[in-house]
Amino acid sequence: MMSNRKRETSKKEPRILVIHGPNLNLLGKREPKVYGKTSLSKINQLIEKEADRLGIQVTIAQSNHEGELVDLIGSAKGSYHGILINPAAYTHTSVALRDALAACGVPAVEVHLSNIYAREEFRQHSLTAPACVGQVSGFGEASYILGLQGLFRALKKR
Ligand code: CA2
Repeated sequence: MMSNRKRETSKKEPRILVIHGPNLNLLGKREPKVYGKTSLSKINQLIEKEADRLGIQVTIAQSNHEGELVDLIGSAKGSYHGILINPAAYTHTSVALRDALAACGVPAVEVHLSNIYAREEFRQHSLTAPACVGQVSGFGEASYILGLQGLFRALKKR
């Protein structure tokens, strides 16, 4: 089951699907030194505020389950113009998420709170980033805002 219900801002275009991967629901409760003190709910508020500023409609979802994330990405085709995704730990392990991102054909931007390239070796490789138009890593919650702005620019150029 998805741990968060989907949150949606008012109807406008472009429509962006924001996907948070496993354990991001724990933000603000544990590991503040690595991931900061900001909760996922607060990050979602910041994303919605920036989306309003840019005139973007966002739908936000979180799941701890790989198959559900695959289904969410698959559901984006025909319904959303872009995907903003933090695949969390699946970044480093999931061929299924990479294939889903490549197959759906919806432009995606990958974001990370921490700088994955300055962390343990196993986090320094992203399987999912090559299926995205770009990646933002290391700016805390601002990674989502910068990623949304980058995605918005990429969509305008299409
Ligand atoms: O830096 C990021 O955004 C990550 O995607 C976060 C993932 C990690 O596996 C990636 O390597 C980098 C972890 C998300 C889980 O966040 C937690 C938050 C609080 C307590 C425990 C985990």
